[in-house]
Amino acid sequence: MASAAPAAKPDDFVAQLEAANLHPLWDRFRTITPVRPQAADPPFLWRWRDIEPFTERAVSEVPINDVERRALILVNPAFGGDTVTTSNLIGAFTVLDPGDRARPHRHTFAAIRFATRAAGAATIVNGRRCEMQDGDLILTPPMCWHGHINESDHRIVWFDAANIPLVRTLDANFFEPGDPSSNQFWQVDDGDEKLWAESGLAGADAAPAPAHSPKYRYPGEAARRLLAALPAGTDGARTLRYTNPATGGAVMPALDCYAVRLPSGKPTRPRRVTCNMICLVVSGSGQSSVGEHTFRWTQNDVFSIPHWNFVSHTASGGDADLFIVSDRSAFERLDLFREEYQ
Ligand code: GTQ
Ligand code: FE2
Repeated sequence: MASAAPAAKPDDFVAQLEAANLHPLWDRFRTITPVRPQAADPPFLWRWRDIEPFTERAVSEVPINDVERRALILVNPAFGGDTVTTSNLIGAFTVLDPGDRARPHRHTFAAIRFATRAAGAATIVNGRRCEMQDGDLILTPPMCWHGHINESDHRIVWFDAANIPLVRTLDANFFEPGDPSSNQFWQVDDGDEKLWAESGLAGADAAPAPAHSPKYRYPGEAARRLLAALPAGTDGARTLRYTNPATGGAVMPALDCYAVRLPSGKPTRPRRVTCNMICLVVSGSGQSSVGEHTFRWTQNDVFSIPHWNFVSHTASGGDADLFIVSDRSAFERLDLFREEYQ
């Protein structure tokens, strides 16, 4: 809030403090210490049927060699034109035609891709080739080199998320382009990804855990198997967290991923958390109420769950699977994670 002190009263103590670059906490605490979080953005839904034509146009109008990434970022207009999906996070869809290569680079923001229609593409992460089958999650942790290639005979689309807005707020972004003509970058096999591909098994002399998961590729097939095996919660939903196999914690310190299987017709228990989420509908249809809003969704739609909004999901006409990317692990590290059930 702007100063309430009228400039016309030079003897006013508050005005004199302000002139001396001092603010009285008693006058400001309501502004600087709100009693609860209030997200700047209402929840928002981006429908795949509205996005898809633009992915097609992007391929024909934007040559891959002219751009860093051919990604369409989902923007909530509540951020006044800023490139933000919800606080701390962006979600996007990237499209690659056969033969397209998205050149190598690295950066301090953390990113993930979730393969929606990406079978036949590969992401190379720090010298490891990660194939992309439907439902695979691929991590590109901070400062890991990565590039993408479509070696299939069809157009490929995947969902990306990254914590670019968080890193901008902290002004901690570094970005390094790689060598676009390096063949060595692309001519690699799965490399050390093999060391982490067997769940529950690890080399006895595996190096101490780095900040992020040493495993970069989480196959969709394994996630679907576990979702089917997990016991349902009291509301019928089954939730898995993608974890760092060396720690059992989140995959990255500031990006945290989940998959949820919703039973048909049974709403999940309304819950709110202090962190932010972007939900991708992997399969099925249904609806979610987020705060005051209700969205009907179907496959490949994306919606935001800004912090401290009660959310409840309901699948209809069969089970539905959601993929959720959040900043929860960052909140946990700052001891700011809280949750409430209604
Ligand atoms: O593919 O490396 O959607 O760096 C945003 C930032 C994709 C990528 C995005 C990125 C990438
Ligand atoms: Fe990147």
